[in-house]
Amino acid sequence: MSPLDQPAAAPARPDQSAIADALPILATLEKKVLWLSTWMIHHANFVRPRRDGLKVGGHQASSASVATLMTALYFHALRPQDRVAVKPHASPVFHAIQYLLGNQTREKLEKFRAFGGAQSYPSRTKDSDDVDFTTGSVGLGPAMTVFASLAQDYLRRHVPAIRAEQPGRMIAVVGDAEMDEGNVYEALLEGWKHDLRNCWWIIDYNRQSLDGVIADRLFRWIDRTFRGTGWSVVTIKYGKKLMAAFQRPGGKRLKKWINDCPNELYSALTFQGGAVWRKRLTADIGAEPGVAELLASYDDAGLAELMANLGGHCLETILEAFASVADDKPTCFIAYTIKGYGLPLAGHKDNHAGIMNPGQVTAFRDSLGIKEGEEWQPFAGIGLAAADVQRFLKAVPFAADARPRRRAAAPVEVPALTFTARNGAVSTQEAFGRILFELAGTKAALADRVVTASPDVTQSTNLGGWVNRRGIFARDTRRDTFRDQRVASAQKWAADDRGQHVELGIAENNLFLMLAAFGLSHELFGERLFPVGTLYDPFIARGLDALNYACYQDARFMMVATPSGLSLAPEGGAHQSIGTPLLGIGQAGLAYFEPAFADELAEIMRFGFNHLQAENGGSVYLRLSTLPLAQPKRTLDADTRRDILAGAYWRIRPAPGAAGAIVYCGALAHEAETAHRRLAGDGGDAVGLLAVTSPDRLYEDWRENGGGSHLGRLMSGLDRDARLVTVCDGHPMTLSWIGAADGHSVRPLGVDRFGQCGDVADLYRAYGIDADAIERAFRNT
Ligand SMILES: Cc1ncc(C[n+]2csc(CCOP(=O)(O)OP(=O)(O)O)c2C)c(N)n1
Ligand SMILES: [Mg+2]
Repeated sequence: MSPLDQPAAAPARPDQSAIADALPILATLEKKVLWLSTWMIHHANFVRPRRDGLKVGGHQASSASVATLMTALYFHALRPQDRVAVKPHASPVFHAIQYLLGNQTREKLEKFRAFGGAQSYPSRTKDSDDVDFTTGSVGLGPAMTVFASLAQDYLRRHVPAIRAEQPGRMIAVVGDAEMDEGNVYEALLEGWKHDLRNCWWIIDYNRQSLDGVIADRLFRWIDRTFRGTGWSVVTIKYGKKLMAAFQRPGGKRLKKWINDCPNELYSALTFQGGAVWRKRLTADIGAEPGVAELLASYDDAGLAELMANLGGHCLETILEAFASVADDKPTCFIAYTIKGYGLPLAGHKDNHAGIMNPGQVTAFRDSLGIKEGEEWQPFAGIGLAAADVQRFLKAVPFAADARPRRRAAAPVEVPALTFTARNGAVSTQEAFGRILFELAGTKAALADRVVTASPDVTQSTNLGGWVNRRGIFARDTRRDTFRDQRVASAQKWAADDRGQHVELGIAENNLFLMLAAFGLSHELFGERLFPVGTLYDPFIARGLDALNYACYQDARFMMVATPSGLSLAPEGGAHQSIGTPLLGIGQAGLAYFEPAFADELAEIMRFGFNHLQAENGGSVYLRLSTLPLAQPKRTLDADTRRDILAGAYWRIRPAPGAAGAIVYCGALAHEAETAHRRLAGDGGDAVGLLAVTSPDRLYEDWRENGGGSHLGRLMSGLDRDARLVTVCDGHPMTLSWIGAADGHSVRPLGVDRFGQCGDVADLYRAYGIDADAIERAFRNT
């Protein structure tokens, strides 16, 4: 292990006496957390007035399942540098904890699931109480912690200030049904390849999902899978009360009965309570030595409490388990729990959406000694001196850092991006590679902060030049065996901890999660990174939910998708994207550009790196092509540069009274130019030629500003009866709306059927996007 992996000083570990001292207050807080999360949901559903017929919802049972685990975590085990992804439907527990810590307001809790209130699922962008990782789509939160940990490792190797700090643990509180999501396994595998450290997953093993009770032997699979990918596994199965009972006469038999009991039966008996437990246990094992006496020593309530005393509901057991981890090896805790623990919903298979009725809530409130009207009081009914609890809360390690939890990073200057033009035709994909290659050769601060990543398509997306100059990242040095063996290759493939490219296996979902995690490094770790991820355009669809997840958290990254569209020609229909431009327009938080020429791309990338750091900025999607195009001989003036970023500019501005315009995007520039020449003559302006560089930005501005928008101004030179032909290598709807800007009729050309193999000329003709088709459409409109 490299010395860099060791923290400067070992993290403080609570010893046994510290655990014992903390227990009474933690037990009180556990009850408070359970109460507040239950009440928050109840209040939203039964107390707050409602204006529509919609159920508000919330998950009382899912929350109760993790109240103990999260109490142990937040009030004892977490350190300020640790970061947590909380399973989505335990949002009320998270907000309740932040409320007790003074980081959340009562007003927001009263508005749980209402406009401006605490969010149904923890959200970095919509919640105000320092959510570390957004969750909501199950499986993504846990996987996110893997990539956040990789981001931390990367920063520890590249930024001395981060190396000087103690590393944080990236922790997920995981619902056991989240383990059904395939993306979880992709992330585990990728983490294993990158020697993942400092990551904890705490699995809330309540053996229930939404629809019912899950497979009996899931824990074995979980255990094997984690160990197989380099994790430690700690099983938290029994609480102290059960452990003590097992020591008594008849106890061994009881333990065996529990271990043999199917999940469904255990859940059903838990729901029914002590008397039914007694009946069943007596029938099954009551005649065996010691068991009758053991059962007789508990009253019904005591027996129910005993049988619910699984490890995930025993603070002491949990704290010991957490404290037992002394290294930075990734660790999975399988914590046995009961969904709905401590509530009348406990164990019922339909409890996922179950909500306690008002009578049950009142009874629960009374049992906690909380008076009517004091429901939100943090210290009502605690049975301890409020001052002691307050002192304890002030000293909680998690809250010990005076710095804001949401960190910030200084801006990084973005230089002009260029590359030395060769003569001849260049594709946007090639230009992208060469721009990054030249940036890699400079001493610009930006060059040191760019991290590239690709799911096994580094070379075919043209990142190779950048990688040759900046190297592949690995925590430990890996030699390039082919180079050592003197086998000729243009691609250097050695890796070390100075490298700036993260090579991923073929799992696009992982790419997006990596972009999400690295794209939040300024807020998570206080250091700016510019993640640039490349993939084939059609395979964006593989990771769509993770892409949306990244954008929803306001992660900042550049997604470079290439090749795209029919222009990929001989590769055929399986690789030719059609609908991605619509995705670029539709995805919030992502600015989509599709330039045709290298100078446009350089300007867009320069803008993009600034957009990634702007307060109101976002992420960037570049849809690039492998089709080489002869480049216009020009130097872009300031106005054209501005227009390129706004989304469109006139290549040939239409003369007053012009018949209309051809509007094109991306790789179809030459077809559009050819059609234009045929219609208006060389450079003729009886027909306009509009280059669209970003359908997305053009649309957004027009929707907000109408006639005063950039597009409104561009179109204002055309007569009302002028006509438009739009054309792009993607779905025709990408540009068809443009006619609406100023009431012009439109013939939209594009691709809305699956592609196939062919050369560019054949395909453009067959799908009606070649110069002939454009010309024909214009003449016939
Ligand atoms: C990707 C995705 N699919 C479906 C859902 C709907 N959903 C929310 S919670 C849940 C079941 C979760 O069960 P588990 O993870 O075991 O958590 P528990 O409720 O038991 O605490 C489902 C299917 C979702 N949030 N995300
Ligand atoms: Mg579950």
